[in-house]
Amino acid sequence: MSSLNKGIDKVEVTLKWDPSPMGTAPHDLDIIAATYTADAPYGEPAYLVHFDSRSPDGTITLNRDSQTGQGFGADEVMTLELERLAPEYTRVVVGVAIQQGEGRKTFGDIPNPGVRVREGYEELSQSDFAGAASATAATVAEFARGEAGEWHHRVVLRGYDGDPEEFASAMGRA
Ligand SMILES: [Ca+2]
Repeated sequence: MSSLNKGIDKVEVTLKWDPSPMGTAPHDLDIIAATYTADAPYGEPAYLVHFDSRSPDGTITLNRDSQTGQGFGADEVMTLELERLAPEYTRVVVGVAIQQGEGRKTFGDIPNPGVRVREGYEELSQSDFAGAASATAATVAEFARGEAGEWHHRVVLRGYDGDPEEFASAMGRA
């Protein structure tokens, strides 16, 4: 393969936020990845990866999970080994959802949220969710195969209103 054609190999998505004030219900944000096949690239996900669901072939891994945002550095980390995905998977969308408890919680309610997408040391994108402040979930990155099967990255920030489950089934639609 020519080096000019080389697509994205492996990316890391990191998510951070600050904990809720003492005595209030914790904020729980989740990184969610959804994979799609060539027959339905904008349909229902082929499978999802998040705190409660693993990728069947181990190519997408949630390395760190947090339910509170407490601690230093990244609170949640997901690794996507795109080059290892089977050829039938042609699109991967990554999103962040806020667990909804009593009432509706949006990114505007979460202190200092931030997401970053990196390939090695190269930053592909980052966001503080300012463009999705009134949303309860948002897609943050999209990866799709090119003509030669190589992976390309597209920066997105698309807000969604609904609980994490609804978001997960709808995140591929646009
Ligand atoms: Ca979480």
